[in-house]
Amino acid sequence: MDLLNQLTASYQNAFSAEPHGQTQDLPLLICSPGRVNLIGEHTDYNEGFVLPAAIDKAIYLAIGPRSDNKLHFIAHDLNETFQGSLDDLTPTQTWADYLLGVVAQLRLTGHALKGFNCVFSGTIPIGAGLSSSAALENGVGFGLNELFGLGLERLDLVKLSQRAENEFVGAKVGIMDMFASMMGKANHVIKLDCRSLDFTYAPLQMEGIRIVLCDSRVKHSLVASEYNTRRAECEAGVRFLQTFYPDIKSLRDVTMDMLDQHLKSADAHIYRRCAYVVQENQRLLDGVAALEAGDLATFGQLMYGSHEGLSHWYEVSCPELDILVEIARHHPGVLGARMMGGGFGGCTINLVREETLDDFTQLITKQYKAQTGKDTYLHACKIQDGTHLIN
Ligand code: GAF
Repeated sequence: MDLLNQLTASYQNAFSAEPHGQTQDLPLLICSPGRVNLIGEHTDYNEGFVLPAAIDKAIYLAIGPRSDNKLHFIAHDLNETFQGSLDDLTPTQTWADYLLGVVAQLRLTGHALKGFNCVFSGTIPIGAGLSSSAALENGVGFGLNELFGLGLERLDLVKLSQRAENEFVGAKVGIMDMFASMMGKANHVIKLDCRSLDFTYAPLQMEGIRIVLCDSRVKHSLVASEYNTRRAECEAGVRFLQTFYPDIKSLRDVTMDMLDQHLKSADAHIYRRCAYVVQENQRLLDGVAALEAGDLATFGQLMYGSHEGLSHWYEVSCPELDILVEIARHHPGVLGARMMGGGFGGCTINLVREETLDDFTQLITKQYKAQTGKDTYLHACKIQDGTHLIN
């Protein structure tokens, strides 16, 4: 049985006998994808640019209404259930918070909801940094918007997911992940200005090149605390520079000259953090120009530059990610590689010539095991549309 049939069967098994299940109608089926980011890391919360895309690994949800106020969720892959009520929306510190957070935000913005049932399953590897949580939040928001005719636009749903994550789940993430998952377009990357939220779709002209994710299969516990520390360090840099340039609002307004002149000698540590962000924004702009010119060799070099900055200046990489990038760098079929997402584990993103994919897979699997004692999983992914209805 394929995943969608399993999901529908699981929904019907769980809810058809319930007096309030209302399962005479089939539930809505929703696909909500994970994301990759080609370049532009840790720039979203600094009002900079990012270059993400939605991928063919997704969370699938079956959602249907109830006539009471109850909430009944099933995480099919985990074989776990949550039962609650619209009248008690408090965090549980479990996966249910991704759904409850969206419900809570909808209620806060004045949307009248009824209870609902939801079963979800997925093909996004857990803990790999491919934004399964943003995909789940988007999927629930999108489903409830359809189910109850709330009239929200996609961008409203993106902002809703971010608030759910920031305020209910308690992770102070930027907007990139939910934006990419919701707004993705097949075979295109999104150039997103995280200050204005203006965006353009750039066609991915990568004939014969595959986007390959190498999963380090580690997630160091530093990830949340260090993420918040990096945010605070960037904000400290901005506050310091505002004493010289009162008009600047974020690192988006800062140049390397400003940093070199004022911050470098005053605080070398904060300087390195800020310099990484300023340079990464420039790398993204150069990268977009290279993509437009079909110059993937230059784009690949910018990816290595991004990794260097993330590893040595922003210090959000880890030995396993550095090893994956180093192995890739020495393979003749790889144009570029770098760690992707928040860091401290998860995946690297690699641009690999299709005809060398088998060889690359063998090399990286063998060498990663030899150097770390761990297995890596490779995912060659396709760029697909953002969150959408299936039925
Ligand atoms: C995580 C966050 F969720 C994003 O908002 C972004 O900051 C990313 O790390 C780093 O670019 O995925």
